[in-house]
Amino acid sequence: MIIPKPVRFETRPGRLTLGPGTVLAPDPALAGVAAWLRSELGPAGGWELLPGEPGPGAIVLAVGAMDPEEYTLTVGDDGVRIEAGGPAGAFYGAQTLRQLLPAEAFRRAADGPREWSLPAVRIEDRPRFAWRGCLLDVARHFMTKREVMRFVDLMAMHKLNVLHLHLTDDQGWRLEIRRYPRLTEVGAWRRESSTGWNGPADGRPHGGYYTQDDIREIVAYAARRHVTIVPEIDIPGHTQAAIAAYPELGNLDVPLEVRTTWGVGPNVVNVEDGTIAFFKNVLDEVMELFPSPYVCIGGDEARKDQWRASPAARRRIAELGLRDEDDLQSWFIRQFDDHLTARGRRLVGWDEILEGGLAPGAVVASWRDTLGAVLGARAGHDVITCPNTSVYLDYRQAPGDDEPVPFGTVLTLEDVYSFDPVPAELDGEDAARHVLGSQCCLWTELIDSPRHVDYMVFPRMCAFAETVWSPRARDFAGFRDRMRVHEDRLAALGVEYRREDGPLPWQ
Ligand code: TNX
Repeated sequence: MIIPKPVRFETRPGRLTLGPGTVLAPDPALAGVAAWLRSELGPAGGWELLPGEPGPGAIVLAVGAMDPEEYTLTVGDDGVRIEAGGPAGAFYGAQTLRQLLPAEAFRRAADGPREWSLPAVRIEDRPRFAWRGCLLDVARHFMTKREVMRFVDLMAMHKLNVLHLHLTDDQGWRLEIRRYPRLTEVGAWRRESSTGWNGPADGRPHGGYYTQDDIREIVAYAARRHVTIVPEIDIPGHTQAAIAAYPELGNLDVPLEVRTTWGVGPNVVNVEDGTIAFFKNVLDEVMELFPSPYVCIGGDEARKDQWRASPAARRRIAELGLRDEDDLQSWFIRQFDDHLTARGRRLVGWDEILEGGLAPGAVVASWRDTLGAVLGARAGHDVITCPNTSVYLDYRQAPGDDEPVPFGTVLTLEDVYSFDPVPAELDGEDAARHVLGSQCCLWTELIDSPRHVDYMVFPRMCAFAETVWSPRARDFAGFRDRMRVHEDRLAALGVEYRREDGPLPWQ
């Protein structure tokens, strides 16, 4: 009853009891995993896992000759043994162990010591893909650092390992940049927000941002859970908040405010030297804060009208001998690709970055269906698939009018479950090896509270986790049976997932 489903799962005769007195004996290289397991199981059980040597009834964490993310988990009446290629694998083994326990093992406290009986099993497991991600848009609606860390916990529980943090957009800039304080002084706040996609304004100010210390904390918290945070600074479009803070970045003479409406906006940054230098400086601070090998610079939905009307942009096109504004965007993106590559990082961008040519090391995140992934992989780029048709968690979950966020086309649990990270067009092609994996995406224009986040993300993220972790064979009926058990775990954690029979009255 494990989600995501392990590669091999075999029950054996016998049971084991964990409770007060259970010893945890980790290999020194796995001390971090042991600390995490202690901090999760101890409070839920009402006891402490004791330090000690491997022996009868103990939980042993050992390092073995296998891939870093791979593990085996054996439970017998003599104890638990998790053997892994490295800390990440041991962490996933520990996550699986937690799912072998009753759902109350997911609570934060117990009113007295509990004993948990678990079945004897042997599990062999490893992920199908290296990039098992989720995008969280904290720009449209801010999420506090505590909410982000809770989100990381929920991702890690499902063996996801990349949190793509969408930190900047027209409607808000959420990251403190020391060199440019107005990005958050001005750019982190908006006057009001549209209700619905095109609805009337709500008249309520909204905002918030992470200080650099907050980010260090979030990054370290995620790292302990084997989650890499990939930051996104979206340019040249989706930049109205930055332009509101520093008007010299824009193309217009009129001042702009932080945007209060949704949809693709007209404003993009200009292509002047000062603007390129500005964003290189921003990326330098970003690289200081985020150790991720990948940095996302967006590149999506940049309207070119302002460049078409701008003498400076036209001059740039002539000077560089470019054909048009698409080529100009490509040149613009390359400036940052060079900057990141020279510092040992890899640029990630949405599939629009393919238009007009792209530096070889850049990674394409394919969101407009999977065409970008197919073209990108065939051109030799690593790609991530995240088609809006399959994994956009902001899309409604059922056709009914009672869905609390009636946005997008219907994307049911089964739709997400049926998604395959490798586009069918690449099946059997060598280029398929360029698919690093996938990420589901939670855009938050219409999702303004943690309760709504839970509702949109769960249980669809559970289905998504199987598509990136588990072997390709799909069995929705089996997943649904496992999901019934898993729902109790989510409930014990206080996750307000969507029930199969529809939204609750408050939602
Ligand atoms: C498209 S996906 C966007 C986002 C929106 C989303 C709404 C992408 C690269 N751009 O800016 O939030 O659709 O579903």
